[in-house]
Amino acid sequence: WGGFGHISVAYLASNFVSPATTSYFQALLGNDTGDYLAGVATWADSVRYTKWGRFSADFHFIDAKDDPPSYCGVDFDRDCKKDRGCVVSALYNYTTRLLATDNDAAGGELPASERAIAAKFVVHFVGDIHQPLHTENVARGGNGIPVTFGGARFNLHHVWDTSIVEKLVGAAAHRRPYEAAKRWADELTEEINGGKYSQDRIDWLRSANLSDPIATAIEWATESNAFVCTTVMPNGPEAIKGQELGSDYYEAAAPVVELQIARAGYRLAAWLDLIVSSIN
Ligand code: DCM
Ligand code: DCM
Ligand code: DCM
Ligand code: ZN
Ligand code: ZN
Repeated sequence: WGGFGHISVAYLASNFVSPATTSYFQALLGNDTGDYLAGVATWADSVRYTKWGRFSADFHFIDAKDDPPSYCGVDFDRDCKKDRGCVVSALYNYTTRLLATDNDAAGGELPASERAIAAKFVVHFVGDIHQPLHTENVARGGNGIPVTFGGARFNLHHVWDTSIVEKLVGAAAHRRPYEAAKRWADELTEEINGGKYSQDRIDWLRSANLSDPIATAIEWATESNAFVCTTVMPNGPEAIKGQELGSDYYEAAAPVVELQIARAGYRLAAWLDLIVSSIN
């Protein structure tokens, strides 16, 4: 996702975490305001092109060797780069590092500065794994597929990271991202609590298992990747190349974007709660 998507996921998660989780991460991140998660949500994107952060560049996605639209699916051994990692191995690594406190039975306490870095990566990567094109190998997650959207030229990846969300939320997403993201997150919170997502929210957490972060993340990635076959490129990559993504495309895509942001925020909250329960 672009910055707006990540900030929205973080605000949504802050609406659902327990009070103990709020206190824990406010202390770890040194921010006792309501923005403690939103304020770090885009940090991982800001370091990936720096010398320090280069090792993390491939942690934002997993390149599923699928064949949309006829076959979608994610396989850890097949798709996660052995030498460089992927979003699934990164979620495992940084979850494990967050758990490395003085109460950790496995020993090996990490300094708070390292656990703060791990927290920032987890907040970001739970968001990215829910972006369907972050679970797709074709054309580097759609970055190599030129399209137009509202008459302007983009690549398909950018449309799914940013353009669809900005159209859904309106110009404020661009002008005042933090305010607009908070407002959108509050709306999605109501949909999860008592609206259109209230029946599904229990199912959303079924796969969350802190004792197997790889399996958890693969389930999230597989569900996300399925939208590549149904919605992102329903007639395959060649059919979409150079095309205008018109209102029919948008009407199908926008509900998927909203659903995936909602799931990401709700699941991030649950994941952080599991981590804090396990530490305390
Ligand atoms: N690093 C990491 N995860 C990786 C590769 C590297 O966390 N998969 C970290 C460990 C090092 C730093 O990046 O402190 C620089 O790595 P390198 O030793 O490859 O220069
Ligand atoms: N790092 C990581 N995963 C590891 C080891 C290190 O992400 N398993 C990252 C976080 C650290 C950075 O690399 O801040 C530098 O690590 P080191 O101090 O071990 O070189
Ligand atoms: N990306 C992806 N899958 C890839 C390569 C990149 O999902 N195989 C994502 C990461 C960024 C965006 O695409 O969100 C642009 O990446 P880059 O700047 O590396 O081209
Ligand atoms: Zn992206
Ligand atoms: Zn990212």
